[in-house]
Amino acid sequence: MKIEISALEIMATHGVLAEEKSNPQPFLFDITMQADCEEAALRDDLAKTVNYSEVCATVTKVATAKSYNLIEALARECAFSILENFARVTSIEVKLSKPQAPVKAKFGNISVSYYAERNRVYLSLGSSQGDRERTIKSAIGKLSALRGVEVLRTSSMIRTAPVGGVAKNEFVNCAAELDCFLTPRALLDKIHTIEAHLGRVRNERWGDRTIDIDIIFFGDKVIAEDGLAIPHPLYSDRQFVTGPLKQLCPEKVCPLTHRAVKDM
Ligand code: PH2
Ligand code: MG
Ligand code: MG
Repeated sequence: MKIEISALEIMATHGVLAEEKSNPQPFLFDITMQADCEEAALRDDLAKTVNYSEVCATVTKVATAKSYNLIEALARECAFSILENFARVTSIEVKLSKPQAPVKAKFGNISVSYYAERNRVYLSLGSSQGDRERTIKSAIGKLSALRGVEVLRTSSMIRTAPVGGVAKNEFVNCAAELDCFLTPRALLDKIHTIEAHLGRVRNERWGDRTIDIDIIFFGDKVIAEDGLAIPHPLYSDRQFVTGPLKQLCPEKVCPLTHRAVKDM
């Protein structure tokens, strides 16, 4: 169901200019949410939907807690706070207007719109160098600490023979299920940073590594971009990926092959 709040007006002090930081001006929020509230409608029960007055309170708190330079930053923070606080919200657009922005020109309105959505993401993690279990646990800890990522579940860790003919050591592999409202590209960038912090050096392709974190599924998205291929192009033939995934999401259907994980 779609829930919309329009023209929520909050007096606040966002802007780059000193005068904007001391004199409050109006900010208008148009918030459009998709939310899972079929049961609320069926049972006529507030507890099973997104309470719009609580959403207004969240936005008011974010907009008055500190002063941002940019309406872009404030719109993003509102979207993230709503996704963090309201689990039923699956996607959100925050349109933020600043109708009295100090601009030496006659204009109708100035606004930015920020969109974000919640996705179920599955990762495969592998390590074949150093303290492998510890490195994988540490990677999962760093993933959990990311804004916009919640690690919902992890599979058991399994030991697997190196596949591909380059790596020589035994691997430890596992899978993780995330609730994520970063974009796929933003998540990939964060993963690369975590891999680098955990001592990953990118030399030989397929070679032994302290940590490898691959995005297998990102909701039902199909992406083929430079450096970002989702679903992961090779996963379905690799037991070290499908084994752990079967523990987490046996019924998940691959958006490319339309096969269920349990049948791979
Ligand atoms: N990763 C590879 C290459 N080979 N073999 C196993 N057993 N586990 C892996 O995670 C793995 C691999 C490249 O990512
Ligand atoms: Mg890999
Ligand atoms: Mg990788």
